[in-house]
Amino acid sequence: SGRGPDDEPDSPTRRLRHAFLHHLFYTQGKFPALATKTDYYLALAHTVRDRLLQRWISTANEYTKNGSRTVAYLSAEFLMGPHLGNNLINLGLFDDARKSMSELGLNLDDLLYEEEEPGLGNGGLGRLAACFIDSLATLEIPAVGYGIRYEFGIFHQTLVDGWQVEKTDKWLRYGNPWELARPEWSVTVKLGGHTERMQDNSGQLHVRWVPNRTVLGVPYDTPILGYRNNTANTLRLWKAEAPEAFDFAVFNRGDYQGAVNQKVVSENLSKVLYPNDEHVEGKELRLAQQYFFVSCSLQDMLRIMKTQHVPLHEFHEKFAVQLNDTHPAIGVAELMRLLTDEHQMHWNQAWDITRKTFGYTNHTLLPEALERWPLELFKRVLPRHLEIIYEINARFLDEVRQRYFGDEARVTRMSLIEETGERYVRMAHLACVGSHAINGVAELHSELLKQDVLKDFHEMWPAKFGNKTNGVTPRRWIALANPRLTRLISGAIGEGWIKRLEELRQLEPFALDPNFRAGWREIKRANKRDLSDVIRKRCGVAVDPSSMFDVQVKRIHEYKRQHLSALHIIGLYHRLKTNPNLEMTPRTFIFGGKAAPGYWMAKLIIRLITSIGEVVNRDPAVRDKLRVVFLPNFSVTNGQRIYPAADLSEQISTAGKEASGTGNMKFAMNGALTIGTMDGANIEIREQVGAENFFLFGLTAHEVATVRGNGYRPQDYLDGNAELREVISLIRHGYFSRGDGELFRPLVDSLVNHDPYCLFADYQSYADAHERVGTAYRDSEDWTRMSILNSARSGLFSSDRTIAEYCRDIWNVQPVQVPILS
Ligand code: 26W
Repeated sequence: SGRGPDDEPDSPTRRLRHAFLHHLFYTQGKFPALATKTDYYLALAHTVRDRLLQRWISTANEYTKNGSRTVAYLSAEFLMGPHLGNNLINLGLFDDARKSMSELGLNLDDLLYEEEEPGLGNGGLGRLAACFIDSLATLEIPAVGYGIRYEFGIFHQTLVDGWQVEKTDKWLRYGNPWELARPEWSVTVKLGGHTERMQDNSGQLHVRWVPNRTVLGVPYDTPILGYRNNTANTLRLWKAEAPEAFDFAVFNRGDYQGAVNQKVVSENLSKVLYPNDEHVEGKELRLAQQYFFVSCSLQDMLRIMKTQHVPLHEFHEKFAVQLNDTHPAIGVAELMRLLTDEHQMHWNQAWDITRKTFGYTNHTLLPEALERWPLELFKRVLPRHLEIIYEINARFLDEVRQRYFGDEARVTRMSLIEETGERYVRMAHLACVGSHAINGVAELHSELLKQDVLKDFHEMWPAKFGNKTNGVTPRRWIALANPRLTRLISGAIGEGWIKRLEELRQLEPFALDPNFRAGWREIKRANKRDLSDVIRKRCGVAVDPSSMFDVQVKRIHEYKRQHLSALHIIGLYHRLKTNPNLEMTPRTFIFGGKAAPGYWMAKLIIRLITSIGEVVNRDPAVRDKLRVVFLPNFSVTNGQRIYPAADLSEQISTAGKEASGTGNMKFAMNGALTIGTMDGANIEIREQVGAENFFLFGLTAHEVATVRGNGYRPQDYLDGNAELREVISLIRHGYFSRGDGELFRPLVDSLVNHDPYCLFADYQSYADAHERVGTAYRDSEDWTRMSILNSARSGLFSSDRTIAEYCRDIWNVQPVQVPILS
């Protein structure tokens, strides 16, 4: 064979190949004839891991040596997605890995596909945390992501007879090559019990928390690489275990069953991710989970301070701690407890440090998603923290009374304790009072926070409030997910955009270049062919890659209005049936997303979509114009195949309900046009890409409030809209349920009688916008031009920009360069 450069003894390809075979033998204990795909995946994963360990150690060394100021990002969820491909991209080894695998007769894509993604999050909030730690590493910011190592992540969704059925997510089944356990840094966490008070010799009062149980938190670390730099930060996830001391005590009493049971109870704390999104369930275990990981993380920070000889009163100088929603808000009370009870600091000093330490990000305006814990439950799990919260509250309300003399209504509204009816601890209020910075995740959302949910807090502390519009990482969502587009873009403007996404602007002139447009279109077509293959395999439906791919993927929720799209599809179907010669742009509607297992209406919406698909896809009169598919188990992995193949991005939430959205950004970057409402970050996307390149419809947030305030009557809209009446009547009469008029009754009744998310009010406007979409799509040159402009103008939505703003405005932290490896 000819000796090219890749055959040189120390070419990267060759070294990868050797390391890979080494791991296949010594780590997996296999030779090729017996190896499974999983063995091959694991051998490659270990090969890559070896290459990042050097960076990981250098980074830790550099941070320790400098005693660097560090961001601690506290989040109950990190929806990371598969690591292997991403690490290859960041290390600059992707092409070498592909080559070395193919030399062994293996296909890199097949191996990448073997990785079970760590689905340790529900949706937007968890995926945002993952994009943020990616950007922190790329921007070389010292940072740790702290969370929970759930044994079972978000459930696996299957469809049975068109219904969602949940399966447990056994992501650790074959082991996890990306993590290292650090048992030497385990910490103990107390739970339950009661408190006692006593005075020491000097008359000083001490509080002792006597728990009724303790659990051990064991940290598991995953390296998070920056893009083409030497930084490898850490994602530190806590696993709950039974403390050994406890085992001994029970064994000595001869209670074997009791000891085993205690082990089971302890490990329950990190057993499973709660699959609820935007809806709180007041479960004791959930509060214990939150406290568990927050206490572990704060204790870990204190340990780090100690090893670096940082005095306790400099806590806020060493760490900037960000609360990803209120799930970790108990941290405010826990840091107070650690500083005062366990380190004898005076209250005022501890409180000053605590407030300077925390920042709080709110991710939702939905009232049912705001966390409040029944007082009795809270006291059972965290008796000492309840006392601390009472003390914080007493001092805080004194301040409110002083500022707003005589305004007791305001005091009641702002209290950390809700006392009208059943009593609750309000976690958002605790987060606000205990933080120096509060932010929303898109401009509109941050405004609504100030005017509505947190109005009183904004009036009291306007300077604490700010906006940090969300972003997503272009490494995973373009470079990894869309290699074809990446090559085309880099060929035109170089590779700088992967780190500085604003450089995509340089693509604007190419929107007018017919050659570039043809290349752009061909890539979209190829991505659509790939997705069509997936759809054929998973759904058994053949879709046409030349039809418009109209995509809505996100959690299923009434406020996100997947059913608005469903109603409109039925409207189109009805038009085609009554007028078979109707000119219509052929469309493939693709849905994906999980419903919370206990959210009955969301599950019924899935059933409605699959039912429409069953009827439409097999009706010869329309099947050339309309296809409807529901892709099961929407996940990061599946998202990576879906966003690059979309022509149209559906972002159709009721205005004022979607805090930001981040899928909207992934679509736009990959060249999809958006049909959307004036909600969340849609507004900023439209502003960036230009109103003429965005399909806007629907009421504004202000109009929604007005319409509802004036006594919204959905029936009026039904009376005024013949097509909508036909749509509702088809569903009612069982057209999509084999004559069963009962199946969708709850959904239809809810719409006709209440329609809490104003689908009927927006129906006509949505249908009109779709008409404009259909017309625009038929002019494929112009559509391509708009598609290119959407990508070219999406630079603002890189999470690098978002993180740079957090660093500057909230965390006050600087980059630390890790020197070239020795
Ligand atoms: C306790 C139940 C629960 C669980 C998760 C309540 C609320 C949540 C999250 C805050 C829900 C969530 O993921 N919100 C989404 O956050 C994204 C990132 O900021 C935004 O882009 C989405 O608009 C918002 O819905």
